[in-house]
Amino acid sequence: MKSFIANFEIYIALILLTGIGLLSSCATDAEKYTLDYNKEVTGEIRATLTDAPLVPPRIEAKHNTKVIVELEIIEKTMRLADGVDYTFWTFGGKVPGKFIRVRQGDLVEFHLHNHPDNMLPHNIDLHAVTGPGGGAEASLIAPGKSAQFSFRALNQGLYVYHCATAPVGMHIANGMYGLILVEPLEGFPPVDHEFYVMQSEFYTTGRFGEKGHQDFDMQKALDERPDYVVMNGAVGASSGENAMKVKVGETVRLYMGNGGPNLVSSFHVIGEIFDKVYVEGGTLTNHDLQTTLVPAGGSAIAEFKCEVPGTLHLVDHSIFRAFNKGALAQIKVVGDENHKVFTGKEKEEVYLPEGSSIQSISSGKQTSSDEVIEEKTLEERLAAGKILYNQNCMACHMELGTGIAGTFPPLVNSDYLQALPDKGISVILNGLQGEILVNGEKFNNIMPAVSLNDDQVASILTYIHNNFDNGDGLIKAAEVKEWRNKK
Ligand code: HEC
Ligand SMILES: [Cu+2]
Repeated sequence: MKSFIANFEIYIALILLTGIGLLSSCATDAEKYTLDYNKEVTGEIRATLTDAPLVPPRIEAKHNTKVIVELEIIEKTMRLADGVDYTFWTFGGKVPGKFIRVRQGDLVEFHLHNHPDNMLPHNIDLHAVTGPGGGAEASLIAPGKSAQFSFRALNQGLYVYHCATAPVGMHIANGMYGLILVEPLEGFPPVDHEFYVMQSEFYTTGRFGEKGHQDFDMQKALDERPDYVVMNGAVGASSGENAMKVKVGETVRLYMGNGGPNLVSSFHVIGEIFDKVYVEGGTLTNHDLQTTLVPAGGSAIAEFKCEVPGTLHLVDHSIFRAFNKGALAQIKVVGDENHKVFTGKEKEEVYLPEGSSIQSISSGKQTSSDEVIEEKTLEERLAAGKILYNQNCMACHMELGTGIAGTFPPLVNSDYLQALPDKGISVILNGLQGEILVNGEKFNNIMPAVSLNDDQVASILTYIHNNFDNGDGLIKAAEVKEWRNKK
């Protein structure tokens, strides 16, 4: 009996010891990663808020402070793509919503305003909040009302915020998300440029590029089949003319968020390597990465130095989203070449293994242009042209001829095409390269020659002219033949 009691005592002691061990390790973690909320804050400031791709300056005070945030919800119709409108629900008038920057330990006094012209109640769920719904319940308001709540920014990190009013998916799908950065009190190491980039999807009644006002399509959202996947709220919002700009030798920090509502982003920058990534926007850092996953409702902070000039493409490497649905932003790096890092094309020469011909896009069956062709009617040309267009041109110029901002010029109402004396015949026969101006936008890219016979070229051009608003008319195979022989 005695020995049993002794063993029992040891047993209890062991349990206690393990328990204490567990408790103490828990306390260390909590101390390390969260903040003592009893610590005082001194003074107060109004937060500077910015629209993408801009990031507010860091708060310079050495101590924690009260940060007052005023955010206004505005429902408004804006551009989603060229010729395409959408009624967005916004935090601050743009999609994504305003960027908010505070520090770990700051007390955030949040004021949410629902504009009186809005149709619906809204609220905000900030992932940076420790508290029910991230502030959702505390901030739910009807149009024409304001709500106020405060929270202590306990954990550092880059956090998504979004509306959480039912149906939540629909509020997010209509544009209600943004980022809040909770920086360590001492701040992140300085870099030359900080940018705000946020990916998200739009589920529209019409297909990608279909003109006019588009409505939200619930079925597509349920099926996770968006026609638009975009960076910073619209096709081309931060590319082409709107690209971010830096100089060779400068360092860049990207605050990348994913509003979803459904898709996970395989975030990649074509032409750079991430020197450092704060994985999922937290404190864990990884180095030397090509692609980092950004979950829906999550983020990443990515840093790199720009050693050589050129245009960097920020994409979701689920790549059809980037080149066919809009998930593309650009950073233009200007400055001197650095041939020690990258030479550019050193030379180009003809490569002709036996039996091959000059590089061109082959359509498979090609007939000789000497062949006598029976001319077709307008209807026949349009029907044949549509199929041929989809096979040979759609990959770059898009199904509806919209092109891709900054990369492939539009064929819809193209002043460049309309000004060509040959109606575009030689562009198809010979290809095109060098700088051109289409409807005021510059392109400098390469279109390879497309190998098609006279009859096929005539059908495609008839289709492009009639269907894409370049003036009507029937283009004949004989005309194509004439231009081909001129060359
Ligand atoms: C591999 C991508 C690609 C394919 C395929 C392609 N193009 Fe192009 N196209 C381009 C690029 C790039 C340019 C601009 C070239 C430049 O910058 O000089 C261009 C320019 C044009 C232009 C003149 C600019 C404008 O917008 O009016 C026309 C017309 C045109 N393409 C028609 C066609 C037709 C018709 C087809 C199919 C037979 C086709 N393209 C296939 C990439 C492509
Ligand atoms: Cu809402």
